[in-house]
Amino acid sequence: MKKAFITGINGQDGSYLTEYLLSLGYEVYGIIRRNSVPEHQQSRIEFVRTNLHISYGDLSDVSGLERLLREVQPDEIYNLAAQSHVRISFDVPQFTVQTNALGALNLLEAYRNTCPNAKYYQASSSEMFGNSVDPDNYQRETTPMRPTSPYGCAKVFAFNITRNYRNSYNLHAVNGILFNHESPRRGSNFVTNKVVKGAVMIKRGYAKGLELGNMDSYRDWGHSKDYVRAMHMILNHYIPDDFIVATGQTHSVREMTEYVFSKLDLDYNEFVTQNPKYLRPEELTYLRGDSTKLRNTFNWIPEYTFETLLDEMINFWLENIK
Ligand code: NAP
Ligand code: F7E
Repeated sequence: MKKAFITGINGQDGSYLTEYLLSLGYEVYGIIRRNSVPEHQQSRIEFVRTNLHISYGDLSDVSGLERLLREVQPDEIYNLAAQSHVRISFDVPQFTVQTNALGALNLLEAYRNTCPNAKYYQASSSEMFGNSVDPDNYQRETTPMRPTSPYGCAKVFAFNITRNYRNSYNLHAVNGILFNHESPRRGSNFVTNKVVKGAVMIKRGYAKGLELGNMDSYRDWGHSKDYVRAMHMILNHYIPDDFIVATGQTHSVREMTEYVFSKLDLDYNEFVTQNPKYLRPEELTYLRGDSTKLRNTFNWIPEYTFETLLDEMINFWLENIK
């Protein structure tokens, strides 16, 4: 039975990756942080009963990471833990860098010192590109990185240090450069789930309106379930390498909002207003990923479309807000 070690296991991706690896017959180990409300610590994985082992741990706590990796001796390590909210990274820039950049370095050191024969996956992000776009309006593995947020800057460090450890110490350490991916398990302060939940609240009569930030930025949105399959493929490629994961389609926040409200027979113009507090000091305006390398190497094809992703999220909130 293969053993996987996942940081950020109770996050959106960590929970789907856990289910996917368990379905493949893995034994899964993960770390959660202490929270004063213990019910929140395992909320996305509490339904999993077998072959799952949870410990307290934190990316900033190197000795704890080393102890766990020495004990578990995993075959695969997935570093998914992060302060993952881009706008909030402007409020807590030092914490974001300590977790997303130095935390990745801490885990790489623990990996190198305790189980260097394992494979290591780093959750890299399209936010690393910032407003850098190739002339054909796509971002790909070769597109220059010019991040526009503390989150993006920290992820560039983690991306580079993963490559550096791969090359310096002959480790099987890889990056998946993932574009935005969503699901009903997405935190409800990210724009898709905020819009879907907000629109259902309005539909059910529990809210009168919805405040958003910049509605004219474009994102390449996929489904987390499709993207965790890609993580496993990338990690298990016979040579360690870096891959873009994206749908290749882009939509504005306005188009996404219009789709969600119209599915509920609502006109978003009547309910949505802009609140400057949701704007970012520097905005990343356009993302569209070219995942040709991933598709050609693994024959990866996403099962969800933009519409079926949002429909699943709408149905989730309709079921949960009665
Ligand atoms: P998420 O739902 O925010 O999950 C992040 C997880 O990391 C949470 O469980 C969080 O625990 C944990 N965490 C935060 N700081 C930690 C620390 N210092 N030590 C240990 N655990 C810590 O994020 P996600 O959407 O699943 O994304 C997974 C990873 O992919 C992240 O690294 C993210 O930056 C990256 N990524 C995401 C996307 C996307 O569109 N979703 C795209 C590209 C890259 P708490 O609940 O205790 O905070
Ligand atoms: O914003 C705009 C906002 O917060 C998307 C993370 O998973 O993907 C995610 O980062 C867009 C931005 O995601 C609101 O300005 C408008 O243009 O859902 P988001 P993100 O910033 O793209 C990348 C790839 C990651 O790696 C990150 O971890 O929507 N927007 N109004 C808004 N965004 C939010 N959150 N809230 C609003 O009210």
